[in-house]
Amino acid sequence: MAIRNIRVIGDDILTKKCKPVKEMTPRLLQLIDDMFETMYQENGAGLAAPQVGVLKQIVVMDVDDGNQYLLINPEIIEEEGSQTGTEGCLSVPGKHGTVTRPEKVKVKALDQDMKEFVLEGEGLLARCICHEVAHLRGELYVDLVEGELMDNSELDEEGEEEQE
Ligand code: GNR
Ligand code: NI
Repeated sequence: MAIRNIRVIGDDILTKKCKPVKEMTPRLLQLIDDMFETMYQENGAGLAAPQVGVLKQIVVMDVDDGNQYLLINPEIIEEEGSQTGTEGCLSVPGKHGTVTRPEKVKVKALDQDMKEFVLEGEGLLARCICHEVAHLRGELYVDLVEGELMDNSELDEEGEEEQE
């Protein structure tokens, strides 16, 4: 297990398209392990392989619903409704912004045994799926932000006021 270095906006790798995984290997299992460890270390809800410098279609997620999700070669096959809310990205440190996403999505993907499954997500899970699948296409949420990309120091100040 190892923590991997997270690439940040400005790094060319974040704008590139990821290649599908053809077969599972010990090396990829190690990468997946490291991605989970890195995501937890950074308190992220998700992490896509390009964020740790690997141009492969691999995503891990944990939105605190009691599950750990691994998506290999994910494809969104259905979208429903819409939600507008706050989004952040480990590759855009210290920032957040408002993004509209589908309220529900259905995603087809492979698990670690390269077996196909379908996952339905709503709310934060749907938002996270969309955010991570976008990473695999070389797209960042900053290009979808409605209004201004904001600094997290503003969020902290709001939090402090509420803590009284
Ligand atoms: O930690 C993260 N939080 C988050 C919040 C709203 C929508 C998506 C996310 S994913 C993000 C971690 C990250 O950068 N994943 O690529
Ligand atoms: Ni991100």
